Amino acid sequence: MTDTSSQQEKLRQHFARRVTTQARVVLETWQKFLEAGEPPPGLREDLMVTTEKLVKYARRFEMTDHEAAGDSIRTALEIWPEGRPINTEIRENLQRGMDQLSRCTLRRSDQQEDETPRTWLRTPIYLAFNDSDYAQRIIRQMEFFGFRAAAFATPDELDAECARNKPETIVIDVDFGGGEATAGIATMERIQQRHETPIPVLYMSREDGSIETRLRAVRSGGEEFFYQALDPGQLIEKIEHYSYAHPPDPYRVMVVDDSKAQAKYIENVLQKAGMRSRVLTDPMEVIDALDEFSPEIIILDMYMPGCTGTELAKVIRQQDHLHSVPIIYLSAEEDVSKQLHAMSMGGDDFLTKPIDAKHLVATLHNRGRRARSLLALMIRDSLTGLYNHTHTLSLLESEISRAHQSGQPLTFVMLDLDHFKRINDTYGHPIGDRILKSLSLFLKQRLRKTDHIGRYGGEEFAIVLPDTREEDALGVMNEIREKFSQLRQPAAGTDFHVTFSCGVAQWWGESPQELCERADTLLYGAKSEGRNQVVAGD
Ligand code: GH3
Ligand code: MG
Repeated sequence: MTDTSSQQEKLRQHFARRVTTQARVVLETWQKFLEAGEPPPGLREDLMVTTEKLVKYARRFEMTDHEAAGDSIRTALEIWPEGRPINTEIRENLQRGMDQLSRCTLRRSDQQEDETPRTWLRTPIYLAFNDSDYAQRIIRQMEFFGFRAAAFATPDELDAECARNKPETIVIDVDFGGGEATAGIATMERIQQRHETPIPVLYMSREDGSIETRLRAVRSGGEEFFYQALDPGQLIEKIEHYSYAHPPDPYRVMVVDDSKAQAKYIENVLQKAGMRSRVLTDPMEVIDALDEFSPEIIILDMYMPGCTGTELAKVIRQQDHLHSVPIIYLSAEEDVSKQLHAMSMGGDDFLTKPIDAKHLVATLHNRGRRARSLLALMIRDSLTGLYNHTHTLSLLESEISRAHQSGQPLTFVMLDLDHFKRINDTYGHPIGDRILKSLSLFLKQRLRKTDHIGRYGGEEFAIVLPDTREEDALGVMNEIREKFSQLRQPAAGTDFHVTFSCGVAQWWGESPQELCERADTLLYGAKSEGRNQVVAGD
């Protein structure tokens, strides 16, 4: 490098640092709000000032990713009226901008050799193990799965980092930090005091703890207590379980009440509880709204002009796919026999007016949770948690009709593990099952939230990629294939590797069945070409 070019490079790095520092200021302001749960006074203005600065620097120093992310945040802020509280929509828009921004800062500093979709969108997972080699091994495995993890050597370091950035999950040795046998629990007790909603903790113990120890662990946020050595795969599966559940998507609640004041009141309650709502004051609009909003819970007023709540419930229940959506009636009706009658007409609960906000929110949470777990039983495969065959096909059908309307591309992928029979034969069926789970986790982590992943059959998976062209899908699937093939699968004291093959087909206007067949043919092309590859159409 000549003198001047090295000078220029230094100067560029200096400026780049200014942009990344400013990006961090924006992200920290947002992070503080998320941790506090309540917007601090002047949040909108703070974000506006810091983001303006970010965009200005990024533009000047030609860092286009940062500029684009800053622009998205600024746009989200502009539609947030001054002096008004933040609402779910604004919050979601801002979160998207923040995700975009954190993606560009982290990618740069972590020097990932290539893009890892969704990897850095998430808050980190902290590991606190006495054995730092083991921690590093877990981190490397976790990175394959798209998790971002950091290890800490002392309780103080862990504590300090938790104060700066609340993690999604902590995995900690019960005796972390040495000294007392329960030093790790004591550390967690201290850390949890700072947070209103506790951080989920997975405890690792070398011995089966006493009931006192286990109780203390539970009280300090302990979700799991492992006293046998876990292999990285099992541990990651547990981490995924707790991390995926936090935070869950907000419940979608539809409210039908002809009284504008009452409807507004409920809408406010739902919004404060972080739920998404659709309020209708005209029951005649219900059918269209059901299709468009697809609620998970429905609240119906009992007496409305034009029809009653029970009649409306019957109409809703006549649609197969709405059969299990909980319906809650609202009424000033105190007559128990009338309430019972209403319940027999397809309702699940009855709330009397005036409604207590806390009671309403608690009812919705209970109903929503139950509805989601019932739905999961119907549409998901129990081993992997992915969509089952039937539901995957019905998602493919609806995405095809969406693509037809929007003119956006749609790609379908069939995937099959290579020589899986041999793996079962060599290592046993339980190891085979674990590989199926590990692949599904891998796919979930690396694909977008809008993609649909299904277990199509035994060791065959199907993936629906909306708004995706064939060549892009080919790129993504190839990257996943390569990363998955590098993953070490531990079994009986050794490690081995597993590969898969894929057929990738873009929808060209044919029927869902024809599209599946085409993808399947391509998949078998990949098999006969030697496996461990992704084959696209023409
Ligand atoms: P190819 O590369 O051609 O796909 O070879 P393969 O061995 O993967 O294909 P084959 O169709 O011959 O065998 C599939 C194996 O998958 C046979 C079956 O025992 C196994 N399998 C199917 N479902 C499950 C499951 O749920 N758990 C486990 N462990 N194995 C399964
Ligand atoms: Mg196979």
